[in-house]
Amino acid sequence: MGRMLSAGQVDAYARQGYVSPVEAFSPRQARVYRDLLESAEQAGGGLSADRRRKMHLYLKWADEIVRHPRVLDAVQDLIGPDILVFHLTCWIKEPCTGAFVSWHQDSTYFGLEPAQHVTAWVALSPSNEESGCVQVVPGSHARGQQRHSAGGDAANMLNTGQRIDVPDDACIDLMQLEPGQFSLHHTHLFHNSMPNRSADRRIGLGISYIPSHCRCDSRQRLSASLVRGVDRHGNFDLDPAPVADFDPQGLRCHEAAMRRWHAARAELIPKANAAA
Ligand SMILES: O=C(O)CCC(=O)C(=O)O
Repeated sequence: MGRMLSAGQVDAYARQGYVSPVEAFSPRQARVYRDLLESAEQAGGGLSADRRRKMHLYLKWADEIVRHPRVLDAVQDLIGPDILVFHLTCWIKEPCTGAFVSWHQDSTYFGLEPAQHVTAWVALSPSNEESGCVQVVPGSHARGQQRHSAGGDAANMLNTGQRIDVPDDACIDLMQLEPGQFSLHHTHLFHNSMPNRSADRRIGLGISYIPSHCRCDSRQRLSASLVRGVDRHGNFDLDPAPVADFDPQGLRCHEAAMRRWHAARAELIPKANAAA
């Protein structure tokens, strides 16, 4: 028995590459976070693609979610006690739109070693078959890094359009979540999501957690947030937590972190393609 996950769930993660659903907070608290997100969208005239990433660096409530004890306890059960947030993406699919996410592995352009990165996907609205929840191929993480092709469809929410082929008859599981629940998936797990056919927005935060001993294979040094334990490795510069939503230091820190992020990706994408 771990801090949050049962022995069966830890074993399922090792065998299947994911665990879902896990309870983080109540649907009522999820509504509070959603309202804060939607206020931030209004205050910012809509959030740009960059502002939807690493938003825990300039939004206090998002920082609270990445440090949520129940989420961290579950992540600790999988990767140990010294935990960094490497990245965060707020995945929003508007109602009745064609946006989708192609089959991919998160590891593809992250350049992280060893492959212990785990994504916690925290639902702020219902995420189900109709709204286009994340779908996975159970056990596919065991196949290791796969070759991805890139480009193609403008409706693909992955900005490089990276994709792997998954046969139509592959065994697929749906990680359906109620607001306040989260799923966990391994960096090598094949996953995708379909368009939102529901009348509500589908909103989730994909939080990339790594143990502090992970390294990123880019010359561009990156930053990360220490959210539990200690960092004895110094592989990343540590970002401060914001003191308030949109506080000037938080915004500066977010801009700097995103500049480094784009520079690292410009290096890592050709590297990953050459290695594939
Ligand atoms: O939210 C989605 O539909 C896709 C999420 C995803 O690919 C991820 O969190 O790694």
